[in-house]
Amino acid sequence: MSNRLIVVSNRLPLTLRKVDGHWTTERSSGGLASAMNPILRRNGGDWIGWAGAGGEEDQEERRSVLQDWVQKKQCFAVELPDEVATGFYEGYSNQTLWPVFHNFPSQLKFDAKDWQAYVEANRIFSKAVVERYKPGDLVWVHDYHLMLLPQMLRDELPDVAVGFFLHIPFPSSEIFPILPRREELLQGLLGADLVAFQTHGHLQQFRSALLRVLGIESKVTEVAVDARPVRLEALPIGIAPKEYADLLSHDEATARNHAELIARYAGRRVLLAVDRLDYTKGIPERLRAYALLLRSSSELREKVVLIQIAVPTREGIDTYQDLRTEVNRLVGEINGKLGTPNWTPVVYINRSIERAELAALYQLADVCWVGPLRDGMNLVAKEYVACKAEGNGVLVLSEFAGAAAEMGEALLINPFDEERTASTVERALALEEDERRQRMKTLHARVLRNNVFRWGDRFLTALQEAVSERGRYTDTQPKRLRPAEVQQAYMSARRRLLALDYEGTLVPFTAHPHQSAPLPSVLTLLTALARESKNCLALMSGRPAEDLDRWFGAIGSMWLVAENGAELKPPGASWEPLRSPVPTDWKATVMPILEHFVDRTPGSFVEEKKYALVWHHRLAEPEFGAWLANELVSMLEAMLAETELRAFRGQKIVEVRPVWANKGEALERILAAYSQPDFLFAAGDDRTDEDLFERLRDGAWTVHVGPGPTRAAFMVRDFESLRSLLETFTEARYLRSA
Ligand code: GDG
Repeated sequence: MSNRLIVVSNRLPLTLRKVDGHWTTERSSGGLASAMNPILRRNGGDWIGWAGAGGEEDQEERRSVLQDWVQKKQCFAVELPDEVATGFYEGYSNQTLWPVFHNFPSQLKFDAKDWQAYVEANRIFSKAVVERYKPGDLVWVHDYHLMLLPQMLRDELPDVAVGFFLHIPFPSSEIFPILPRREELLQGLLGADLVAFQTHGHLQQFRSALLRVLGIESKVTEVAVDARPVRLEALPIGIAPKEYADLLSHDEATARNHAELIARYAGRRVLLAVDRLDYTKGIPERLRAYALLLRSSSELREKVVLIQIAVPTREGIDTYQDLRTEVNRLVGEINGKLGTPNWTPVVYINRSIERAELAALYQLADVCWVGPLRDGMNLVAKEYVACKAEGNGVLVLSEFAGAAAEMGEALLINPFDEERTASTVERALALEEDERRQRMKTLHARVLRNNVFRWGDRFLTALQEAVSERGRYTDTQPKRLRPAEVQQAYMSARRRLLALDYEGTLVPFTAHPHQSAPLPSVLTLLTALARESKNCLALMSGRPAEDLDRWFGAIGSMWLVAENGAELKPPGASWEPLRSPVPTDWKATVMPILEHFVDRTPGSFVEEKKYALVWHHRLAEPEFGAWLANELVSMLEAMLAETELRAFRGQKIVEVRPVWANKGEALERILAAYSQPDFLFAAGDDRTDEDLFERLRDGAWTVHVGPGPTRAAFMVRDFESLRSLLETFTEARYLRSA
């Protein structure tokens, strides 16, 4: 089997452009192309992406250029109908996702038609991948344009190895939920085997979104989706340093450019800024800070120049047009008001320049000023450092660029604070040579080490590991329950025992546990199951005896188990504790601790049961609740260590009860009364049900409601699926014996 790489991204590293009436090929600009080009050149593989808008004319010429890309560059162009392309690219991707992911909710625009186009474009990409895919291929999907693609591929090719890398930040859980269609996006990503981010911060925010939006808990490195692990990683992207080193040492054009620049800027200190003309990059903020600097430090006038490269991007979108106007105005104002006949304070270049020129500028600049308001990583910062082997430069870096997490030796700025930014840039210009070299040399070594190849290797290794671990995981994960198999076993059995949890298993969770009264349909179902002479039915719940009596008292022929096993009621008999005497004097000591947690956690409350105390946090802020639940358990564990009490975590609860009061023990008691069933079925969704699953020997139908991890052998999607299955047990044909 091959391990061929298929890279999928919105744009290919090549762009089609019409020049003088003919389609021509240009290199794409931007961080993704800069990063993936060297990796594919080294490792080989196919690249699938959009070629850019088509238009109606010269289709034949266009097709022949694209054919050339396939043959010479292994680049496969996806064609998107114009309307789909606009809604997908300018619409949902860049006016909905981009602003939200960069913390600019006020820039969000949403149109349901754009979303449809986004879905459609992802589908077209999916088709293109499926067409090229061979078993064993590794599919690497890039960035926010293609967040639905992993799950679409999973649906088409269940065994596909697919990894996703997000180049831009993942927003905080305050911001992410405002995104229209947020659930679908998260579900789309969870189709991957690996989801990777630029920083740990972004990864943590993704985990928060999973919890808040989908209610899915995850570990730092993994999240379980049904019986499949999705690996999570923080993998900061790097650059190919040698490309710059080679330009600086061997390339004639670079040397020529450098010599010209030295002559042109002799006697001046050069500040350099290189960005796409995007509102996230902080260009107006930089210009204003620069004006402040020139006004406050008059000795710098005529001694310093800011070269701002601003590459046009997304010009079809109004916000970008407005930005362009604003930047033009600011540049004009600074040059007009502060410039002299001998000096232009800002050299503004509003187009893409050649790499040889860029490398020469990096080599020349005394300071590189990287000031995004929010950025996934920022490769410019790393490229500049790569060109400073001698240590003769200073990096001024926004703390809101992902790069700041690993470039602590830079002078960090908050670009929103323009005054302090100005003084930091002043400091950068005045930095002592020793300090400057020391900072830059440390940065340089790190940029060389954490290069783009290392990043690519780490991504692909993590992807391969994630795929190979599917097997291990499947062993400890429940299989999806096949109704036909269990129905068959049910039908041929003579003595059946069914143990069912209640909340989360037969009915959904409610805001308050006392509100979980069963609907008539649930009562009808339980009555029918209990009435069947070959069945022994037990309802096992965390609820106290009064609740169960009130709700289910009328079904006489059913075992009731209350308080997770502390009390039982055999059919037709009365309640009895599982063991006696049951101590309850501990409540006075534990209650004040739980009340203290209620005070700390708005929305949480304590429930006092006969044999247990429960702290509920289902209405509390999800992460805070989960975090305090852990804290509470570890505190109680230490306190209760010498007693027969334990603190248990359940579905949004922490419960303190005697260790023996559990569903597994309760089941033993039922089995003593109803011996040797030949069909054993137990279903639950909660950690308290794990005791039940553990007690049941092989051959039992232990069913977890919802995805694992669990000790149950099987799973069903949700309580509704379980109910439909149980309903089939009550159909006449299954009641007949075999
Ligand atoms: C996204 C994320 C993340 C710029 N001007 C010219 C030119 N460039 C090249 C630079 C650099 C690239 O474009 C820009 O990369 P950045 O990382 O700074 O920013 P984005 O384009 O927004 O990239 C970003 C990146 O993906 C990678 O994951 O770091 O956070 O937003 O390589 O050198 N290249 C040439 N002429 C120019 O005028 N030749």
